[in-house]
Amino acid sequence: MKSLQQVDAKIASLIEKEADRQEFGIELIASENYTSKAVMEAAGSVLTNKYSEGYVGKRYYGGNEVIDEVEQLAIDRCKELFGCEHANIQPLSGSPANIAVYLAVLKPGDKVLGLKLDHGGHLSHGHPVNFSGMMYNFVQYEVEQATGRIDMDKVREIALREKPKMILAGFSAYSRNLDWKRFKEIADEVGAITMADISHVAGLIAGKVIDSPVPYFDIVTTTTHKTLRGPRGAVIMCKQAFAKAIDKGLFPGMQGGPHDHINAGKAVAFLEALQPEFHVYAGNVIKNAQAMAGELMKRGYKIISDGTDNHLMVVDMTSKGVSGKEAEVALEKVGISSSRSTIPFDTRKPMDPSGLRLGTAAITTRGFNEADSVTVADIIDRTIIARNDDAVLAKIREEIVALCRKHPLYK
Ligand code: DSN
Repeated sequence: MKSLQQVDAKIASLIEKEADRQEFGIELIASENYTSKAVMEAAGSVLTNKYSEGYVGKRYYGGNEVIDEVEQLAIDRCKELFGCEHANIQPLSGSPANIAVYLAVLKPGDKVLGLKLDHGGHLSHGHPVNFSGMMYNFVQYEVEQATGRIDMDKVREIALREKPKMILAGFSAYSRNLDWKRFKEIADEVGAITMADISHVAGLIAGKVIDSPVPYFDIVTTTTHKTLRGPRGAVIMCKQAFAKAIDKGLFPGMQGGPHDHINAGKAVAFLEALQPEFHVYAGNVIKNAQAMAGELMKRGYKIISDGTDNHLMVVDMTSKGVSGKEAEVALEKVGISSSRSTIPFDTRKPMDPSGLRLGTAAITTRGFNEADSVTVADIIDRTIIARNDDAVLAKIREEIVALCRKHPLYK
Protein backbone atom coordinates (compact mmCIF):
# COMPACT_ATOMS: atom_id res chain seq x y z
CA MET A 1 0.00 0.00 0.00
CA LYS A 2 1.06 3.58 -0.60
CA SER A 3 2.32 5.88 2.15
CA LEU A 4 0.51 9.02 3.31
CA GLN A 5 3.13 11.11 1.50
CA GLN A 6 2.32 9.29 -1.76
CA VAL A 7 -1.46 9.45 -1.33
CA ASP A 8 -1.93 12.90 0.17
CA ALA A 9 1.13 15.12 0.25
CA LYS A 10 -0.93 18.05 1.54
CA ILE A 11 -2.04 16.31 4.73
CA ALA A 12 1.44 14.80 5.16
CA SER A 13 2.98 18.24 5.01
CA LEU A 14 0.39 19.70 7.41
CA ILE A 15 1.22 16.94 9.91
CA GLU A 16 4.90 17.79 9.52
CA LYS A 17 4.07 21.49 10.05
CA GLU A 18 2.14 20.67 13.23
CA ALA A 19 5.03 18.49 14.44
CA ASP A 20 7.32 21.53 14.02
CA ARG A 21 4.87 23.76 15.87
CA GLN A 22 4.82 21.31 18.77
CA GLU A 23 8.61 20.80 18.71
CA PHE A 24 9.50 24.50 18.74
CA GLY A 25 6.65 25.93 20.81
CA ILE A 26 5.98 25.98 24.54
CA GLU A 27 2.78 24.13 25.34
CA LEU A 28 1.02 25.51 28.40
CA ILE A 29 -2.56 24.44 27.66
CA ALA A 30 -3.43 22.66 30.89
CA SER A 31 -5.43 19.91 29.18
CA GLU A 32 -2.74 18.98 26.66
CA ASN A 33 0.31 16.76 26.79
CA TYR A 34 2.74 14.95 24.47
CA THR A 35 2.03 11.26 24.28
CA SER A 36 4.82 8.76 23.62
CA LYS A 37 5.73 7.37 20.20
CA ALA A 38 4.65 3.97 21.55
CA VAL A 39 1.14 5.28 22.27
CA MET A 40 0.96 6.90 18.83
CA GLU A 41 2.12 3.70 17.16
CA ALA A 42 -0.72 1.77 18.80
CA ALA A 43 -3.22 4.54 18.00
CA GLY A 44 -2.11 4.60 14.35
CA SER A 45 -2.30 0.82 13.93
CA VAL A 46 -4.46 -1.64 11.95
CA LEU A 47 -6.79 -1.86 14.94
CA THR A 48 -8.55 1.13 13.40
CA ASN A 49 -10.04 -1.31 10.86
CA LYS A 50 -12.11 -3.29 13.34
CA TYR A 51 -15.71 -3.15 14.54
CA SER A 52 -16.25 -4.61 18.00
CA GLU A 53 -19.52 -3.36 19.45
CA GLY A 54 -20.10 -5.06 22.77
CA TYR A 55 -17.63 -6.07 25.44
CA VAL A 56 -14.87 -8.66 25.90
CA GLY A 57 -16.27 -12.10 25.01
CA LYS A 58 -19.67 -10.61 24.08
CA ARG A 59 -19.32 -8.87 20.72
CA TYR A 60 -21.83 -8.23 17.96
CA TYR A 61 -19.19 -8.88 15.24
CA GLY A 62 -16.88 -11.78 14.49
CA GLY A 63 -13.09 -11.67 14.39
CA ASN A 64 -12.66 -10.03 17.78
CA GLU A 65 -10.34 -12.53 19.46
CA VAL A 66 -7.35 -10.17 19.27
CA ILE A 67 -9.42 -7.09 20.15
CA ASP A 68 -10.70 -8.93 23.23
CA GLU A 69 -7.12 -9.42 24.39
CA VAL A 70 -6.28 -5.76 23.74
CA GLU A 71 -9.34 -4.50 25.62
CA GLN A 72 -8.79 -6.92 28.52
CA LEU A 73 -5.18 -5.74 28.87
CA ALA A 74 -6.35 -2.12 28.94
CA ILE A 75 -8.97 -2.97 31.59
CA ASP A 76 -6.51 -4.93 33.76
CA ARG A 77 -3.89 -2.20 33.60
CA CYS A 78 -6.42 0.53 34.35
CA LYS A 79 -7.62 -1.43 37.40
CA GLU A 80 -4.05 -1.93 38.61
CA LEU A 81 -3.15 1.72 38.03
CA PHE A 82 -6.10 3.26 39.85
CA GLY A 83 -7.07 0.39 42.16
CA CYS A 84 -10.67 0.46 40.90
CA GLU A 85 -13.12 -2.45 41.09
CA HIS A 86 -14.43 -2.07 37.53
CA ALA A 87 -13.16 -0.21 34.47
CA ASN A 88 -14.89 0.54 31.18
CA ILE A 89 -12.18 1.75 28.81
CA GLN A 90 -14.40 2.38 25.77
CA PRO A 91 -15.53 6.03 26.14
CA LEU A 92 -14.45 8.08 23.16
CA SER A 93 -13.80 11.18 25.25
CA GLY A 94 -14.61 12.94 28.51
CA SER A 95 -18.10 14.27 27.73
CA PRO A 96 -19.28 10.90 26.32
CA ALA A 97 -17.98 9.23 29.50
CA ASN A 98 -19.98 11.66 31.61
CA ILE A 99 -23.11 11.22 29.45
CA ALA A 100 -22.84 7.45 29.93
CA VAL A 101 -22.68 7.87 33.71
CA TYR A 102 -25.73 10.14 33.76
CA LEU A 103 -27.64 7.70 31.55
CA ALA A 104 -26.63 4.84 33.83
CA VAL A 105 -27.65 6.29 37.18
CA LEU A 106 -30.00 9.26 36.60
CA LYS A 107 -33.39 9.91 35.08
CA PRO A 108 -34.03 13.13 33.16
CA GLY A 109 -34.80 15.87 35.66
CA ASP A 110 -32.87 14.29 38.54
CA LYS A 111 -30.94 16.68 40.74
CA VAL A 112 -27.13 16.75 40.71
CA LEU A 113 -24.59 19.03 42.42
CA GLY A 114 -21.68 20.17 40.25
CA LEU A 115 -19.04 22.91 40.26
CA LYS A 116 -20.07 25.95 38.20
CA LEU A 117 -18.20 26.32 34.89
CA ASP A 118 -16.75 29.78 35.49
CA HIS A 119 -15.64 28.66 38.96
CA GLY A 120 -13.51 25.91 37.42
CA GLY A 121 -16.12 23.27 36.52
CA HIS A 122 -16.80 21.75 33.11
CA LEU A 123 -19.53 22.22 30.51
CA SER A 124 -20.69 18.63 31.04
CA HIS A 125 -21.10 19.28 34.77
CA GLY A 126 -24.44 20.99 34.32
CA HIS A 127 -23.92 24.13 32.25
CA PRO A 128 -27.25 25.29 30.76
CA VAL A 129 -25.94 25.24 27.14
CA ASN A 130 -24.77 21.63 27.53
CA PHE A 131 -26.89 18.42 27.41
CA SER A 132 -26.14 17.94 31.12
CA GLY A 133 -27.78 21.21 32.09
CA MET A 134 -30.65 20.66 29.66
CA MET A 135 -31.54 17.12 30.71
CA TYR A 136 -30.79 17.13 34.42
CA ASN A 137 -31.49 19.52 37.25
CA PHE A 138 -27.97 20.64 38.13
CA VAL A 139 -27.46 22.80 41.20
CA GLN A 140 -24.06 24.42 41.09
CA TYR A 141 -21.63 25.07 43.92
CA GLU A 142 -18.98 27.77 43.66
CA VAL A 143 -15.60 28.81 44.99
CA GLU A 144 -15.33 31.55 47.60
CA GLN A 145 -14.62 35.00 46.17
CA ALA A 146 -12.06 35.81 48.89
CA THR A 147 -10.04 32.59 48.68
CA GLY A 148 -10.78 31.12 45.25
CA ARG A 149 -11.35 27.79 47.03
CA ILE A 150 -14.34 25.51 47.48
CA ASP A 151 -15.73 25.77 51.01
CA MET A 152 -16.83 22.24 51.92
CA ASP A 153 -19.17 23.51 54.64
CA LYS A 154 -21.06 25.41 51.92
CA VAL A 155 -21.16 22.30 49.72
CA ARG A 156 -22.67 20.45 52.69
CA GLU A 157 -25.22 23.21 53.26
CA ILE A 158 -26.31 23.04 49.59
CA ALA A 159 -26.44 19.24 49.68
CA LEU A 160 -28.59 19.20 52.84
CA ARG A 161 -30.93 21.78 51.33
CA GLU A 162 -31.18 20.32 47.80
CA LYS A 163 -30.92 16.58 48.53
CA PRO A 164 -29.35 15.71 45.15
CA LYS A 165 -29.40 12.23 43.66
CA MET A 166 -25.72 12.60 42.80
CA ILE A 167 -22.80 14.79 43.89
CA LEU A 168 -20.19 15.46 41.22
CA ALA A 169 -16.69 16.55 42.20
CA GLY A 170 -14.24 17.53 39.51
CA PHE A 171 -12.97 20.46 37.50
CA SER A 172 -11.18 21.73 34.45
CA ALA A 173 -9.81 24.95 35.94
CA TYR A 174 -9.28 24.63 39.70
CA SER A 175 -5.79 24.52 41.12
CA ARG A 176 -6.45 23.06 44.56
CA ASN A 177 -6.81 19.49 45.75
CA LEU A 178 -10.36 18.32 46.36
CA ASP A 179 -11.30 16.78 49.70
CA TRP A 180 -12.66 13.50 48.29
CA LYS A 181 -13.34 12.02 51.72
CA ARG A 182 -15.42 15.01 52.76
CA PHE A 183 -17.42 14.90 49.52
CA LYS A 184 -18.19 11.25 50.24
CA GLU A 185 -19.23 12.00 53.85
CA ILE A 186 -21.59 14.73 52.64
CA ALA A 187 -23.03 12.43 49.96
CA ASP A 188 -23.60 9.71 52.55
CA GLU A 189 -25.42 12.18 54.78
CA VAL A 190 -27.95 12.89 52.01
CA GLY A 191 -27.91 9.45 50.36
CA ALA A 192 -26.36 10.71 47.10
CA ILE A 193 -24.29 8.79 44.57
CA THR A 194 -20.72 10.10 44.29
CA MET A 195 -19.13 10.84 40.93
CA ALA A 196 -15.64 12.28 40.42
CA ASP A 197 -14.36 13.63 37.10
CA ILE A 198 -10.58 13.49 37.46
CA SER A 199 -9.81 14.27 33.82
CA HIS A 200 -7.28 16.97 34.64
CA VAL A 201 -5.44 15.32 37.51
CA ALA A 202 -5.65 11.63 36.54
CA GLY A 203 -1.91 11.49 35.84
CA LEU A 204 -1.11 13.03 39.22
CA ILE A 205 -3.38 10.47 40.89
CA ALA A 206 -1.92 7.60 38.84
CA GLY A 207 1.55 8.87 39.72
CA LYS A 208 0.52 8.81 43.38
CA VAL A 209 1.42 12.42 44.10
CA ILE A 210 -2.10 13.56 45.01
CA ASP A 211 -5.00 11.74 46.68
CA SER A 212 -7.40 9.58 44.73
CA PRO A 213 -11.21 9.55 44.94
CA VAL A 214 -11.29 5.90 43.80
CA PRO A 215 -11.38 4.38 47.31
CA TYR A 216 -14.32 6.61 48.31
CA PHE A 217 -16.36 7.38 45.20
CA ASP A 218 -18.96 5.23 43.46
CA ILE A 219 -17.99 6.37 39.97
CA VAL A 220 -14.88 8.09 38.60
CA THR A 221 -14.47 9.32 35.02
CA THR A 222 -11.32 10.58 33.39
CA THR A 223 -9.96 11.50 30.01
CA THR A 224 -6.73 9.74 29.12
CA HIS A 225 -4.86 12.49 27.29
CA LYS A 226 -4.17 15.20 29.85
CA THR A 227 -1.76 14.63 32.76
CA LEU A 228 -2.23 10.88 32.14
CA ARG A 229 -0.41 11.35 28.80
CA GLY A 230 -2.30 8.74 26.77
CA PRO A 231 -4.22 9.00 23.51
CA ARG A 232 -7.37 11.12 23.26
CA GLY A 233 -10.12 9.21 25.00
CA ALA A 234 -11.60 8.42 28.40
CA VAL A 235 -12.44 5.69 30.88
CA ILE A 236 -15.12 5.15 33.51
CA MET A 237 -14.18 3.44 36.76
CA CYS A 238 -16.70 2.36 39.37
CA LYS A 239 -17.54 0.13 42.28
CA GLN A 240 -18.72 -3.32 41.24
CA ALA A 241 -22.29 -2.45 42.25
CA PHE A 242 -22.46 0.11 39.40
CA ALA A 243 -20.57 -1.95 36.79
CA LYS A 244 -23.56 -3.36 34.91
CA ALA A 245 -25.40 -0.04 34.74
CA ILE A 246 -22.28 1.83 33.61
CA ASP A 247 -21.48 -0.67 30.88
CA LYS A 248 -25.08 -0.54 29.64
CA GLY A 249 -25.13 3.25 29.85
CA LEU A 250 -22.13 3.48 27.52
CA PHE A 251 -23.05 0.68 25.14
CA PRO A 252 -25.75 0.33 23.91
CA GLY A 253 -26.83 3.46 25.82
CA MET A 254 -25.03 6.06 23.77
CA GLN A 255 -21.94 4.75 21.98
CA GLY A 256 -21.53 2.31 19.10
CA GLY A 257 -18.30 0.62 18.10
CA PRO A 258 -15.34 1.34 20.35
CA HIS A 259 -12.16 2.79 18.86
CA ASP A 260 -9.91 -0.22 19.33
CA HIS A 261 -6.76 1.51 18.05
CA ILE A 262 -7.22 4.21 20.68
CA ASN A 263 -8.02 1.62 23.34
CA ALA A 264 -4.70 -0.08 22.52
CA GLY A 265 -3.04 3.33 23.00
CA LYS A 266 -4.77 3.61 26.39
CA ALA A 267 -3.36 0.19 27.36
CA VAL A 268 0.15 1.39 26.45
CA ALA A 269 -0.32 4.64 28.39
CA PHE A 270 -1.51 2.74 31.49
CA LEU A 271 1.57 0.52 31.27
CA GLU A 272 3.78 3.61 31.03
CA ALA A 273 2.00 5.20 34.01
CA LEU A 274 2.63 2.05 36.08
CA GLN A 275 6.42 2.57 35.79
CA PRO A 276 8.39 4.28 38.57
CA GLU A 277 9.44 7.06 36.14
CA PHE A 278 5.83 8.17 35.92
CA HIS A 279 5.74 8.86 39.66
CA VAL A 280 8.79 11.11 39.19
CA TYR A 281 7.12 12.78 36.20
CA ALA A 282 3.92 13.49 38.13
CA GLY A 283 5.89 15.01 41.03
CA ASN A 284 7.83 17.20 38.62
CA VAL A 285 4.62 18.45 36.98
CA ILE A 286 3.51 19.88 40.33
CA LYS A 287 6.97 21.27 41.21
CA ASN A 288 7.08 23.04 37.85
CA ALA A 289 3.57 24.46 38.26
CA GLN A 290 4.44 25.76 41.72
CA ALA A 291 7.71 27.29 40.46
CA MET A 292 5.87 29.01 37.59
CA ALA A 293 3.03 30.23 39.79
CA GLY A 294 5.48 31.48 42.42
CA GLU A 295 7.47 33.48 39.87
CA LEU A 296 4.35 34.96 38.28
CA MET A 297 3.02 36.01 41.70
CA LYS A 298 6.38 37.61 42.54
CA ARG A 299 5.88 39.71 39.40
CA GLY A 300 2.46 40.88 40.51
CA TYR A 301 0.21 38.40 38.68
CA LYS A 302 -2.91 37.47 40.61
CA ILE A 303 -3.38 33.69 40.61
CA ILE A 304 -6.80 32.42 41.65
CA SER A 305 -6.45 30.84 45.13
CA ASP A 306 -2.91 32.26 45.31
CA GLY A 307 -1.11 29.20 44.02
CA THR A 308 -1.53 25.62 42.95
CA ASP A 309 -1.54 22.05 44.29
CA ASN A 310 -1.64 20.47 40.84
CA HIS A 311 -0.51 21.05 37.26
CA LEU A 312 -2.58 24.16 36.51
CA MET A 313 -3.19 27.74 37.51
CA VAL A 314 -5.72 30.35 36.47
CA VAL A 315 -4.16 33.81 36.23
CA ASP A 316 -6.36 36.89 36.52
CA MET A 317 -4.76 38.89 33.70
CA THR A 318 -6.63 42.05 34.60
CA SER A 319 -3.99 42.37 37.33
CA LYS A 320 -1.70 43.29 34.40
CA GLY A 321 -4.18 45.38 32.43
CA VAL A 322 -4.94 42.82 29.70
CA SER A 323 -7.80 40.40 29.12
CA GLY A 324 -7.32 36.66 28.93
CA LYS A 325 -7.80 36.74 25.17
CA GLU A 326 -5.25 39.55 24.69
CA ALA A 327 -2.76 37.57 26.78
CA GLU A 328 -3.44 34.35 24.83
CA VAL A 329 -2.96 36.17 21.50
CA ALA A 330 0.26 37.89 22.66
CA LEU A 331 1.73 34.58 23.87
CA GLU A 332 0.76 32.86 20.63
CA LYS A 333 2.90 35.41 18.74
CA VAL A 334 6.06 34.11 20.44
CA GLY A 335 5.09 30.43 20.24
CA ILE A 336 3.48 29.85 23.64
CA SER A 337 0.10 28.07 23.60
CA SER A 338 -2.27 28.82 26.45
CA SER A 339 -6.03 29.11 26.88
CA ARG A 340 -8.11 32.05 27.95
CA SER A 341 -10.34 31.24 30.89
CA THR A 342 -13.13 32.76 32.88
CA ILE A 343 -12.28 33.50 36.49
CA PRO A 344 -14.72 33.10 39.39
CA PHE A 345 -17.20 36.01 39.44
CA ASP A 346 -15.86 37.17 36.06
CA THR A 347 -17.37 40.42 34.81
CA ARG A 348 -16.13 39.78 31.26
CA LYS A 349 -17.65 37.53 28.56
CA PRO A 350 -16.50 33.88 28.05
CA MET A 351 -15.03 34.66 24.58
CA ASP A 352 -12.88 37.41 26.10
CA PRO A 353 -12.67 36.59 29.79
CA SER A 354 -10.36 37.93 32.49
CA GLY A 355 -8.25 34.85 33.01
CA LEU A 356 -5.58 32.76 31.39
CA ARG A 357 -5.22 29.07 32.27
CA LEU A 358 -1.69 27.64 32.25
CA GLY A 359 -0.48 24.11 32.90
CA THR A 360 2.83 22.28 33.12
CA ALA A 361 1.98 18.70 32.06
CA ALA A 362 3.39 19.07 28.54
CA ILE A 363 6.57 21.03 29.30
CA THR A 364 7.41 18.55 32.07
CA THR A 365 7.09 15.67 29.59
CA ARG A 366 9.79 17.26 27.45
CA GLY A 367 12.07 17.68 30.45
CA PHE A 368 11.58 21.25 31.63
CA ASN A 369 12.58 21.58 35.29
CA GLU A 370 11.77 24.19 37.93
CA ALA A 371 14.46 26.60 36.67
CA ASP A 372 13.05 26.31 33.14
CA SER A 373 9.56 26.93 34.53
CA VAL A 374 10.79 30.13 36.18
CA THR A 375 12.33 31.10 32.83
CA VAL A 376 8.96 30.46 31.16
CA ALA A 377 7.26 32.73 33.73
CA ASP A 378 9.84 35.41 32.94
CA ILE A 379 9.20 34.99 29.20
CA ILE A 380 5.43 35.24 29.76
CA ASP A 381 5.88 38.45 31.74
CA ARG A 382 8.19 40.04 29.16
CA THR A 383 5.83 39.02 26.34
CA ILE A 384 2.83 40.60 28.04
CA ILE A 385 4.78 43.81 28.66
CA ALA A 386 6.10 43.95 25.05
CA ARG A 387 2.89 42.66 23.43
CA ASN A 388 2.79 45.51 20.90
CA ASP A 389 6.53 45.59 20.15
CA ASP A 390 7.23 43.18 17.29
CA ALA A 391 11.02 43.56 17.51
CA VAL A 392 11.09 42.48 21.18
CA LEU A 393 8.62 39.67 20.45
CA ALA A 394 10.87 38.37 17.64
CA LYS A 395 13.82 38.19 20.07
CA ILE A 396 11.65 36.34 22.62
CA ARG A 397 10.64 33.90 19.89
CA GLU A 398 14.34 33.09 19.34
CA GLU A 399 14.79 32.43 23.07
CA ILE A 400 11.85 30.03 23.00
CA VAL A 401 13.26 28.09 20.06
CA ALA A 402 16.57 27.77 21.93
CA LEU A 403 14.77 26.54 25.07
CA CYS A 404 12.86 23.97 23.00
CA ARG A 405 16.08 22.78 21.33
CA LYS A 406 17.51 22.25 24.82
CA HIS A 407 14.58 19.88 25.52
CA PRO A 408 13.86 18.03 22.26
CA LEU A 409 10.48 16.38 21.96
CA TYR A 410 10.03 13.95 19.02
CA LYS A 411 12.75 15.14 16.63
N1 DSN B 1 -11.33 20.92 26.96
C1 DSN B 1 -10.85 20.39 28.21
C2 DSN B 1 -10.05 21.38 28.95
O1 DSN B 1 -9.39 22.18 28.29
O2 DSN B 1 -10.04 21.39 30.16
C3 DSN B 1 -11.94 19.86 29.04
O3 DSN B 1 -12.91 19.27 28.23
